[in-house]
Amino acid sequence: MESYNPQKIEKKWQNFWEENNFYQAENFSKKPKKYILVEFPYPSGEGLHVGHCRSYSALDAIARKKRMKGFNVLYPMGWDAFGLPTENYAIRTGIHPRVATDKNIANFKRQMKSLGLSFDWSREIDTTDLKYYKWTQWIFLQLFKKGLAYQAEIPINWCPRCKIGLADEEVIDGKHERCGEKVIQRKLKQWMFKITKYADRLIDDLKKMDFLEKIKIQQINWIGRSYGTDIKFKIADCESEIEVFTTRADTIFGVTAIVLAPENKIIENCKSKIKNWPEVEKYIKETEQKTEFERTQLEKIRTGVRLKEIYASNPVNNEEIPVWVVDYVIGTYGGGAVMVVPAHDKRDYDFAKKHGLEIREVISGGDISREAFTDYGKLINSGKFSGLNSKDAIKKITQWLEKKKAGRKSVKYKLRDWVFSRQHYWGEPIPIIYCQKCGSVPVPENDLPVELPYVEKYQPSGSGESPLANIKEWVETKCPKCGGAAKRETDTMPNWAGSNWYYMRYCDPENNKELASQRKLKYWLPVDWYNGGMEHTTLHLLYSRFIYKFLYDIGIAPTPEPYQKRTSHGMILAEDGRKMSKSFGNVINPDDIVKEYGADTLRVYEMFMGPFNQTIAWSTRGMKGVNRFLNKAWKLVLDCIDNLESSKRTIREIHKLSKKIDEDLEKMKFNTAIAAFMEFINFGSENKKEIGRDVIERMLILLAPFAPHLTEELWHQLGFKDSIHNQKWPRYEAKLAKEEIITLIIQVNGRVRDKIEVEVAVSEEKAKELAILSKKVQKWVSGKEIKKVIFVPGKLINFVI
Ligand code: ANZ
Ligand code: ZN
Repeated sequence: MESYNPQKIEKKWQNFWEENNFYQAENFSKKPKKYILVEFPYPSGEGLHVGHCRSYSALDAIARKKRMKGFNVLYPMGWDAFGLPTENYAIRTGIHPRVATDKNIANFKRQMKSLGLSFDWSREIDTTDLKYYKWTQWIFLQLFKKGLAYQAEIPINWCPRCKIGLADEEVIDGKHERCGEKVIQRKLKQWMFKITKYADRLIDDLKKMDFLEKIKIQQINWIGRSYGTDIKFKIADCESEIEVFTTRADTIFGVTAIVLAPENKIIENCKSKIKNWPEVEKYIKETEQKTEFERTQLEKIRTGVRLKEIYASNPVNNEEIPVWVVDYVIGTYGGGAVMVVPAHDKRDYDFAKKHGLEIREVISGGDISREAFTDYGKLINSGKFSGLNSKDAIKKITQWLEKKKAGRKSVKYKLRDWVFSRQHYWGEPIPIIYCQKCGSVPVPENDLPVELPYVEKYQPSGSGESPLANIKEWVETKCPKCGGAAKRETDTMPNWAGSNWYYMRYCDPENNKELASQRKLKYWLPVDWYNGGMEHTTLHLLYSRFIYKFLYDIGIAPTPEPYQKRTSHGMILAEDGRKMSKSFGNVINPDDIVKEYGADTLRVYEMFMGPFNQTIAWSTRGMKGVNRFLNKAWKLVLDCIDNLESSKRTIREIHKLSKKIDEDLEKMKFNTAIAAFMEFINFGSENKKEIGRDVIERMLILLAPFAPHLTEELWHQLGFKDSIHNQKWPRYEAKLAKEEIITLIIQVNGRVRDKIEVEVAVSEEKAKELAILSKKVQKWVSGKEIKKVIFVPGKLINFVI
C-alpha cells in the first residue's frame, strides 16, 4: 500500500484546482451567495507568518463547507501594500519600494498557494496598483466634496525618530507603535476626516450586527459616548464665560475651582486681567511638549497654576470660584474646562489636597476625610436640590440651568476626527492642488489617478514635508480652476486608506469606470463573515465601517453596514511562549512545515491547537500528533477500500461525527471537531472490518474542508473522477446521530429490582457503575459481597450476592 506522502500529492492537486478554476466565484449565480473574507496582509519582507495561516485555513474550511452546501462562495485575497516598513526598507537598502513590494507579494502568493487555500485569485487586488488607488483617491474627493475631509492646523503626535505625524491609534503608551520612540506634540497642517459625525451611527448600528461581544464593546469604548451637561460659569472681569462639560451636574454645589486646559482660548482673552501672566505663560509653554498620555495618567502629580484675581461665578449660587490652568484637562474634549469637585472626583481630590482647595461634601454616603466619594447618593448642602438622589438631581439641575440659560444637556465623544495626512513617500498621493487664488482645489475626477512619481530619495525631510516636496516637476502644476500656477499636495494617505474599502473592490476588481458596479456590489454585499485580528478592532474595523457608511450615504454602498458577522482569531506565539521574532530566533516558517509535513498537517494543526479565539503557543509535538492522525486516516481509507458494508454501530458513529463537524464548524470550534475526527479514526482503525465504502466516502467529504489535498487524493483513489470539493455536504440523520437509548434491567440474585436508561453501547464497567447508584439496588447489595456479575449487553445486568 502506498504511504501518505504530501510532497507527492499536494502540488498536483493545487494545479488541478487552479487549471479548473474551482474556486472562482460567479457573479450573479443562481446559487445563494456567501462572501467570506479574511483581512488581507501587508506583504512584508518577512513572508507569511503562521498566524496568517491560522485565520486563512480556518475560514478556508468554512468557505469549502459552504461551497459543498451549495453556496456561491467568494473567498478573495489581495495585498495591503502601502506603508512604512517597505519605505524604511527602501531607505536602508536603496531598493525602490515598488520593486520590494512586487517581490514580497510574489513570495506571499507562493506561500499561500502552497497551502492550498481556496482563494479566488482572479480577483486579486493590490492597494499600490494605480488602477486600485485611483478609487482610493476618488473616495477622498467625495469626502472633500461633502465637507468631511478638511484641513486643520492642529497639534499632532510627532515621532522625532521617524519624522512623521501619527494618528492617536499609532501611539501606544506615549510611544510610536512602530519604533518605540517617545512621541511629542507638534503643530502641523493636516488633512482630517470627520469620523465624529458618524459616532452615533457607528455605535447604534452595532446592535444589528453579529459581531463578537468583545469587539462591540471595544468599538463602543473607543468612541466613548458620554451623556452629561454643559454648564456656563461667567467671568465678571473679562466679559467671558467658561463652558465645562460634566457627567455629574448633581455635584455642582461642591465646586471649589474651575480648571482650564492650557489650550483654552479664554486664558489668552483674559491675559490683561491675569496678575501673574508670566507664570501662567511659562506653564502653558511647558505643557506644549507633553503628550496627552503623560497629561492624563491617573496617578500623576496634579500640577497647575492659579490665574490670579480671576474668578468664575457658579450659576446655582453666584459663588465666586478661583480659576486655574492645569495640564490634565484636555483641550479637545468638552469645552476644555472642568468644574472641580474635590469631594466626589478622585483627580479633583488629589488636586485639592496638593493646592489646599476646599473639599466640600454634597453627596452623602462616603468618608471624604479619607478619599473622594465617587458613587451616586443623596444630595446634601445643595440648596433646594438637597434630598434628591443623584440621578434625579442631574435631571432637575440640568433643567434649572436650561431655564436660566446657563447650561444644557449634552453628549460628548472620546473619538476624534481622523488625521489623514502622512509625510511619506510610499502612500497614495492626496488629490488636491493649491492655488494662490482659488485655495485648495480638488483634482478633477477625470484626471485621476494622481500617480505617485518615481523618486530616488525617500528620506522624510524632517521639516514636516513629505519626500515628494523635493520633486519640482511633480509638485508644480496648473490650477484646475483658473489655470494659474499651482502646487500639488505632497502629503500621502495613511496605510489605512487602501484597506478602508478593499472588500468592495473584490466584487468588481477590473472596473475602470467605477469603484465597482452597482449590480455587483448589490449582489455580493454585505460581507457575510469577516475574520481578522483583535488588534484591528478600533482601527481598521472602525475606519472601514465609517467609510462604508459614507459611501452608503452617497448612494454607492448598497447596505448600511459592510460586515454582517465579525470574528477574531487568537495570536500564535512561539514554542517558548514569547512573540515570534527574528531577534529571538524562535520564528516558525510555514515553508518549513509544508516541506517536511505537508500543508494539510499545518492547516489541521493550526485549527486543532486550541480554541480559535485564544492566543496559543506553537507546539511541535502537537503538530506531529496531527501528522500521525492524518497518516492513520490515510491508512484506514486504503485498508477499507474494498469493504462492502458497514456495521450498524459504525453507521451510527459516522452520523454522530457528521452532526458534530457540521455544528462545530459553524461555531468555529475547529479544535473539538478535529478531536472528534481523531476519535473516529481510532475507532475505525480498531474495527476495520466494520467500515464499509459508504462510511469511508462520507468521512472523506467531512474531512475535505480541513485537509483538502489528502482527501482529494483518496477520493480519486476510490475511483472518482470529479473533485471531492464539488461533492454535496452530507446531511446527517438526526435519529442516527443521537445515541440510541435502551432500558437496562437490574437484577439481584435473578430478581428484578430496578430499571435504568442507558446508551445501547454501554460497557459492562459503566453498566455496573450506574446500576450500583440506584437506591433500590443499594438496598439489596450494600454491605454484601458481590460474588459475580452477569451482563447481557443491551438487556440486563445481574448481581449475584
Ligand atoms: C465634574 C465632576 C464631578 C466630574 C464629579 C466627575 C465627577 P467622561 O465620563 O469620560 O465623559 N472632564 C470634562 N471635560 C474634561 C476634559 N476636557 N479633560 C479632562 N477631564 C474632563 O468624563 C466626564 C468628566 O470628566 C466630567 O465630569 C469632568 O469631570 C471631566 F464628582 O465634572 B466631571
Ligand atoms: Zn486657482
